[in-house]
Amino acid sequence: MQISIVTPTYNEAENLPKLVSALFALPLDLRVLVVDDNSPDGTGKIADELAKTNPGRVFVMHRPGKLGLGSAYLQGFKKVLEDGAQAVVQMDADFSHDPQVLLEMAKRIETCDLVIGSRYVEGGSVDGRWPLWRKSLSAFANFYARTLLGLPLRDVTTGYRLWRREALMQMPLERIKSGGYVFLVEMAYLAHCLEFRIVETPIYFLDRRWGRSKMSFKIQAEAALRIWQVGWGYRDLRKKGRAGRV
Ligand SMILES: Nc1nc2c(ncn2[C@@H]2O[C@H](COP(=O)(O)OP(=O)(O)OP(=O)(O)O)[C@@H](O)[C@H]2O)c(=O)[nH]1
Ligand SMILES: [Mg+2]
Repeated sequence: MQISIVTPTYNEAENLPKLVSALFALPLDLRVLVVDDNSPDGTGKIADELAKTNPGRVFVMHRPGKLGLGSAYLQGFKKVLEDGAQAVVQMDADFSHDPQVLLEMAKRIETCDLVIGSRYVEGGSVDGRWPLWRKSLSAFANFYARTLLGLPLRDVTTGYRLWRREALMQMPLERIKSGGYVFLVEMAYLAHCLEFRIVETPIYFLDRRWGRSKMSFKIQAEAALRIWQVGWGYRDLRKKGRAGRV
């Protein structure tokens, strides 16, 4: 199975080369698409060098400025699907998502449509160095979103996911409007409405090694509101179920 990894980057110069080597050390047929938003630290240039040294395996999409995670993924999905990816991975470039887990995810995607790397199933966890407030925030955000939307998943905000090609092709991706964290919830909700088979596999979420976290109360408050809009916006698909697939 040809698996394409879409990894959005914003200031990941230290991480990206290490990530690419770790990925290519895996016994999987992988390609990597880096979607860089003109990172001030030169990640885009490093990505170009990686593309040159790994022809046909590393690809780069340059965008003019910081346009957000959601649109980076949507543009990336479009490109890898056009290029024939059979399965598509969403993954952070900062090593919060352990490349090794892809082996298990690749095995599981053979019998479902979406594999979610979950911090909140048995065997999963978040970085022990996360302060209590951040742990609680993440746990609460998940509880809030999954309860409000009736999502039968434990981790709805995780950014480590593997999609089967057909599932992505059959989702009305043009309807997705959220950015940031809610983008991840929105995609999971859309997949659930359309009755795709979703499984969660445990991950240990490691905090970023380099760079600064941007988590803030403002981000969280906006997200909490936006969840209601997601539920309301897809009420037609919730009713239609599989019939809502495109
Ligand atoms: N292209 C692009 N990538 C982004 C943008 N924002 C974040 N990213 C990347 O998306 C991934 C996840 O973002 P992070 O900043 O690590 O988010 P996080 O893990 O919730 O927060 P941290 O604590 O900062 O690690 C990383 O690979 C980032 O470099 C953006 O606006 N555009
Ligand atoms: Mg991170």
